[in-house]
Amino acid sequence: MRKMQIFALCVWAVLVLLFPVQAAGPPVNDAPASPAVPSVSGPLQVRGPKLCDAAGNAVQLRGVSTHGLAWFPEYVNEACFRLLRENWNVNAVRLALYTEESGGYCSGGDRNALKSLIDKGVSCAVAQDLYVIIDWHILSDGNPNRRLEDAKAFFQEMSAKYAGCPNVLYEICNEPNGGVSWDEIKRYAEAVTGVIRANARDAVVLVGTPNWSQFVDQAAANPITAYDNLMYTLHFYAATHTDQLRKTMVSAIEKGLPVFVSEYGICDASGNGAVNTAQADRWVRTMDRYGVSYIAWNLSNKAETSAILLSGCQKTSGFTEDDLSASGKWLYEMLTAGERTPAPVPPGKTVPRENAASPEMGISCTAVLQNQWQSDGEFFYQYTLSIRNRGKTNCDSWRVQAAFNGPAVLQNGWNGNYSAAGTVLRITAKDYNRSIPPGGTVENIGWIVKGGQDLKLLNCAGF
Ligand code: IDC
Repeated sequence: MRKMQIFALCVWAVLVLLFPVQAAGPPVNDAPASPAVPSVSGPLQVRGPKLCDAAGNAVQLRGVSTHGLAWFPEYVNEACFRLLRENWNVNAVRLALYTEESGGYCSGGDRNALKSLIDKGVSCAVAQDLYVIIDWHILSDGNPNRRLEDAKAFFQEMSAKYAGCPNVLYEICNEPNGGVSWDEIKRYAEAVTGVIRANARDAVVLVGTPNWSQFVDQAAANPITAYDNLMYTLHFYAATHTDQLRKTMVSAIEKGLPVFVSEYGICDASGNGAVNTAQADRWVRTMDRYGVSYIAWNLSNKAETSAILLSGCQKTSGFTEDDLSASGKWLYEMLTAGERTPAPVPPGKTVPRENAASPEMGISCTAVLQNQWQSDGEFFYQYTLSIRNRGKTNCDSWRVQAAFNGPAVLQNGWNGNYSAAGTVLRITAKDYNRSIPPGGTVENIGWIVKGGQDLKLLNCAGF
């Protein structure tokens, strides 16, 4: 009997050695991804199925989506974003711009007012060191190609404005539905990503998937290859979507698809009905295990279950526990449970003028406002820039991009070649300061721009 057992054990050991258990796809690291903070993590990138910081470490975004900007603009304010970061531990917000629903961007909404809200949302997010997703929120329009030209024009404008701002991610079609095929979405995504990438060369773009952003398996079977730094969205509502959709998500990730949960709720898919916290907790465990980022729907006091505030709450910031709906309480508990280090960096020192090393060039730059003045009713701003080579090899040349919160007109610039377009100023090396040894710094670069009364530098980074 004992001999039989030993024999069986040996056969098993030989089989295991000969045929090790294979993972279903590229290895997925079980270690939790760190929370990303723009001033530390820099511009994000996508590697394999993972969202990574500028240095290539896996990171996770966890945040809250606004409701439709047209309907609930009041929550786009800095105090609110600060509370979300400091007390709720979020590191990302999503700005939902409905396209077709009443008051939407393509259905009679005030386009300039809506774009100002996006600008305000991005500025507040930058000031609070949060990542921010600009969400082209298609819904009843079903097929994103229906508004292809509007989408291209919109993302052309946004990406030109925010090209140098590492906080911004672009979500190009919230939820394709109504039977639109993955091939059609893919065609749309390629066209719109092309527009974005012409301005923001490496920005992360989030692409919706068929059937209200659920069929990530179809994207996994036929992903977009024309561009990198793309992620594919999956949306769930825990009282409707359970184990089956979770399996779809996991199997897409294990095939190597970068999945981003840019919207979810813990109630049913109508955004209303009862919550299912048991399923919601399972979703969170799975998403954490795979380092998937997730953004909760929605930041409003609308009388619906998915709103995180009670409908009686009139505050637009400074919410306390008594102001929260069941969804809000669950979310707060979940986001603040456990230790997640590093905690987001407090603002003050944080205006992300200095970035993590740009992955290609290994440089970081610091731009400092030296002086500002007013003359003949116009506003002038003088900056100095220093560039440091954090890499291990010599930097042969450098290119830096500074992004402002409004148009900046170049008046003067020294120790660099300058070109200004809209809100972006680009500076390239002179022959005499192009080479920076490892650990070395180039200083005394500077410029003066003319701009609006509240012109601010959003960011400065290698491009
Ligand atoms: C819902 C809002 C609701 C609004 C409706 C508009 O919660 O107040 O009246 O949109 O049609 C989604 C969508 C998201 C939905 C949400 C809940 O992306 O816009 O918001 N949901 O239905 N997909 C699945 C659920």
